[in-house]
Amino acid sequence: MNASGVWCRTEAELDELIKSSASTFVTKSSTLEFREGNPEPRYVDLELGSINSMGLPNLGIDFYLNYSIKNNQKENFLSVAGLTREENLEMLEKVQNSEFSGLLELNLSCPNVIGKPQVGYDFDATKSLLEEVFSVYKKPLGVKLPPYFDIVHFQQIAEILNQFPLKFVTCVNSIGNGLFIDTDSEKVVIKPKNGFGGIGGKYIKPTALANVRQFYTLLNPEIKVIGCGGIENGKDAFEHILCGASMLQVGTQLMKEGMSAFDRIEKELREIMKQKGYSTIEDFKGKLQSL
Ligand code: RRO
Repeated sequence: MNASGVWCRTEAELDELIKSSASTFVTKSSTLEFREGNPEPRYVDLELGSINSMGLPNLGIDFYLNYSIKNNQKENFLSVAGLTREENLEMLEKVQNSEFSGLLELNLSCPNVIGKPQVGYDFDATKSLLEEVFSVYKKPLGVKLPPYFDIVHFQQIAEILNQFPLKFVTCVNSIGNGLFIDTDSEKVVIKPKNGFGGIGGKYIKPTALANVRQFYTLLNPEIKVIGCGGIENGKDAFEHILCGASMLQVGTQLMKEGMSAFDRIEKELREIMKQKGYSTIEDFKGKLQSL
């Protein structure tokens, strides 16, 4: 499927995802009300990936919720990213009381809203938010995590996540607050936040794989891992699955290539599987070997 944020903000974009060969899709992270987002330029393709500081532009929860209910040919993921605990709970109550029958991806990791730190880096806040979330929300729910970089942090956050009936975690959101510079002009390339933004694409694949692997190893097996980060071709997809991913999301490459990325990546993955003699995903999922 797409990664949340990529080609999933407007009705026309979502219609394209529905028609594509992706098995499902996820909507742009939503807030209670429409948001314009940060000033442009706010997304730039880079040689090895992308940088963005979109600032959560979206049409508001009602739009994405109604779209998901109306277009249920594909049971989709609805992404929610309230800027406060109250906003998240209000949106979840709305979804709980609706006919929505897909999965909710609660975004704990938007790096680009000025003055709002990524919830997933505050372990106490994550735990208390999840306690409240599961007291109001009874449908299938998972969380979109920021990338972690320290073994102790993986253990600490996994211990918290294991206390909740999560259906999945999505690893990872962009690596927050990177800085890309145009050497010729001696300028940054995006306008918001003096050029600081979330990094995606090739730059982040090793970090994404590390996160998929750690959470696959540390989480209860009922909590599935969705891999996201640097998937450009069949080999990248294979590596994510080898680390333990059960589903895959494509972000930067989908922006660069459009819908044909899904078919191409799947075809390349099937080719690798054939060469290796694997007939199903289960033949190699999670089976990464150590030396
Ligand atoms: O809209 C954004 O700036 C954004 C979000 Br909500 C997110 O979760 N990840 C990202 O890279 N950008």
